[in-house]
Amino acid sequence: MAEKSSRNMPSYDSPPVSATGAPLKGYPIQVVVANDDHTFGLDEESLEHVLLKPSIRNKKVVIVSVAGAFRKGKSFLLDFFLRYLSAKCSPDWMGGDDSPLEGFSWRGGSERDTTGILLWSEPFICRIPSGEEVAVLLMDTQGAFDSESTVRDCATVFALSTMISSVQVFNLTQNIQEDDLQHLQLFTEYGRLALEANDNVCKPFQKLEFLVRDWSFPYEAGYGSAGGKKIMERRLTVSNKQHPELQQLRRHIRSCFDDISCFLLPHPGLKVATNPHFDGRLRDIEPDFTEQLQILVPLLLSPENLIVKEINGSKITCQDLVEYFKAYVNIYQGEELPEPKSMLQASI
Ligand SMILES: Nc1nc2c(ncn2[C@@H]2O[C@H](COP(=O)(O)OP(=O)(O)O)[C@@H](O)[C@H]2O)c(=O)[nH]1
Ligand SMILES: [Mg+2]
Repeated sequence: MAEKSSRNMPSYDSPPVSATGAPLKGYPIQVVVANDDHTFGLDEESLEHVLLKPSIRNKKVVIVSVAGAFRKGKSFLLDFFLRYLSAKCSPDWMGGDDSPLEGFSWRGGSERDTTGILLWSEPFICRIPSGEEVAVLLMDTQGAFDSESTVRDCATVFALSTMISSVQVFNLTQNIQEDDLQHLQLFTEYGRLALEANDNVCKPFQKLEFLVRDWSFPYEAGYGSAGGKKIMERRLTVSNKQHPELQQLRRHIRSCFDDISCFLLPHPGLKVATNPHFDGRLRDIEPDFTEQLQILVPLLLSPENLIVKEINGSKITCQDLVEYFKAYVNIYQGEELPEPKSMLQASI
C-alpha cells in the first residue's frame, strides 16, 4: 500500500516554495485515472488521505474544479489559486516578480497528459462570513477532446468533476465555440443521467464559470466578467431563428446550473506561451493578464464568494464527499449508462 501512495507523490529535489517564500504545503494527487484500456478507477486510499484528515473531515466542503482540454493553461491557473489560498487571501497574494510558480504544474513527467482527476493534497481552511470554517479543495481535471476513442473517458471525467465540484471552471481558448457548448451538453447530460436521486427540484449542479483564455477582441467585449457576460449572453441566448437543436442545447445548459458566468482573460504573453524555460515568474507575464487574475481569483475563492458543495439541496462535509465520490465512480464503472458517443450523435 505504501507503494501506491508514493506513486502519486512527486519526489521533490527541493520542496516547492509559495510566493511569500514559505514552503507550499501539499502536492497534486491523482484520485481518478482513466486507463489505456478505457477502464478507469478511483484511488480510494488517496481520496481518503485528502478528505478524511481529522482537521477537516467534519467541515463543509467547497470544491473548485478546472476542466478542459490539455495544454490550455489549467494547471498554470490552479497554481495561482494555490498562491491565493496559501497567502490566506491577503491583498499581496500574488507575490514577488521573481518567484517561480509552483503546484499543479510541477510534477513528474509520467503523469503528463493522463486523463483523470487530481486533487491538491492539502485542503485549505477558510472562515466564511457566517463564521463557519469550511475546507476548500482544488481539483485539476483533464481529458483529450480530440480523439473519438476517448469520448467516453473524457465525458466520464468531466461529468464526475461537475458532479463533485461546487464550482466548475470550464477552461476554453479564444472564445466560447459551438462545439464547446456541445461538449458541455454531452458532459452535463452524462452527469445528470447518473444522478438518479436528483429530485428535479434543485438544478443538478451549482456554479459554472466559462473561462476564456487568450481573448483577443477586448474592443468588442472588455476583459473580465462584464465582457464575459456580454459574450456569454450572446452565445447562450435562445432565439426563434436558431435551429431547434441549438435552442434545446442552450436550454439544457441553463437548466443544469444554479449560476453561470463567464470571464475573459487576455493572452499572458509570448514567454508564457512559448518559452520552454518559463517557470511562472510574474516578471515574464503580461501585466494585463496578472491584472485580470487579481480580479478573477478572489471572485472564485475569497471567503465571501466561496460556494459550499450541496447535494440535493443539503450542504455536505468532506467525509460525506468521500461516499458520494465512491458512489458516482461506481455508476460509471457499471454498464447501465448509455455510450456517450451515441448521446453525442443523438444530440447533434
Ligand atoms: N496561450 C496561453 N498559454 C498559456 C496560458 N496559461 C498557461 N499557458 C502555457 O500553456 C502551457 C500549458 O499549460 P498547463 O497549465 O500545463 O496546461 P494544462 O494541460 O491545461 O494544465 C504552458 O506552457 C503554459 O505556460 C494562457 O492563458 N494562454
Ligand atoms: Mg495540467
